[in-house]
Amino acid sequence: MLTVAQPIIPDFDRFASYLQIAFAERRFTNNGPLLSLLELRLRELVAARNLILVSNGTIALQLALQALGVKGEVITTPFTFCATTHSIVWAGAQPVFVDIDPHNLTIDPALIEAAITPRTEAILGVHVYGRICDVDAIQKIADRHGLAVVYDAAHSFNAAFRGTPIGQFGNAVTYSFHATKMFHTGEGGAVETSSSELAEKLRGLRNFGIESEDSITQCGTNAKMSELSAAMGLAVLFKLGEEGRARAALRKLYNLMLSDVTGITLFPGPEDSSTDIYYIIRFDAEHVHLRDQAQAQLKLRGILTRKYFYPLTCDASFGYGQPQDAVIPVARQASRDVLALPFHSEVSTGDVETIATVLRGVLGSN
Ligand code: T4K
Repeated sequence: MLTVAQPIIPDFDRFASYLQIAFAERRFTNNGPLLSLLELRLRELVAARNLILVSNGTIALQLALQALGVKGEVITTPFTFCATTHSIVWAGAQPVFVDIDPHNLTIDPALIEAAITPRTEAILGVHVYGRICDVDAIQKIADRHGLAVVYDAAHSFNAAFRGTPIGQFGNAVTYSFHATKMFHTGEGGAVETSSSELAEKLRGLRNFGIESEDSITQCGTNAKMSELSAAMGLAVLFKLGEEGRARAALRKLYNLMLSDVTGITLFPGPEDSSTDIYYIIRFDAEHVHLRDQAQAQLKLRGILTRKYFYPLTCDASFGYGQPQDAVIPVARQASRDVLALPFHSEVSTGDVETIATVLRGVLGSN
């Protein structure tokens, strides 16, 4: 089976050499030396002032909102992985959905102001598939209304926007280091912030809110990354460059081989990222009904794809106070037309040829 994602497999001896440190130190968690080393390496990599490693990208979002004291309404979009919306609720706040920009599929800043109420406390944008939100427009709105800004950059670790590392936009930026992400720690995540004060709060929150042996100052949780995950991250770092080059070549190959398949549009990749994780195609409006057929046909040939992101998070069956379709037409359309194709260094030219052939067959093109 050709999977949609595949983790970087680090050199085993290198991974083991990091594990040996954990064994020698008899230290497997609670902010040990491997975690400190990985935090340092990642801070250097993305030029972060503060980067706090946590156990996954979902808890990173929850902690960011909690550290900012966000309890009211959070303006966000439903075109994302469900973890984004769930985190708002777990932090004790309420999601308010607005639509996305049709070209970038990120939150449409032109719609944010109309959604602001006296209860609004934050804007939560998602840098979907490594496409960066309109950070300047969002910041202007936030400044005008005194709102916090959090970016879910689960798909965008190590990305820059017009030359500036994305961690420098907003009050806090969160990352996922799940195995399906290019830089990964098996399970893991991080929060980046330029504010030292916020960073201190976050460090406390990830460790139950314990400040010292004698004092507990926040209602924190257990969000610590283990030394075993940190060892994985340290070993994976050595392979990032190689995987990045393979994916850049694969993106070019897909673009070339799918360029003449009629009935689909190729969604652009990140403008500037060294952790590119998704190759997305969109079925044109009159061919949307063929998406599931294409997915099934590819599966018959052992090629697994994903409808990232369908359903919309606001369609969760327990109900988020679903917005009217009229409020989110672009997100609704995107959730019906996107398909993520296998995107990692194990995808061969033959695989891309097969994918192109299947898509042509289903779409009845050329
Ligand atoms: N915000 C956004 C915008 C996100 O996309 C995510 C997560 C988060 C927040 C939350 O971050 P985390 O709390 O997860 O750190 C996956 C991932 O579990 C999830 O991390 C990711 N986004 C989401 C978009 O996709 P699934 O259910 O599609 O994953 P799964 O297990 O089906 O894996 C996909 C493919 O990857 C499979 O075909 C097999 C392959 N795979 C997977 C794993 C785990 C491997 O080859 N090896 C592996 O170890 O959710």
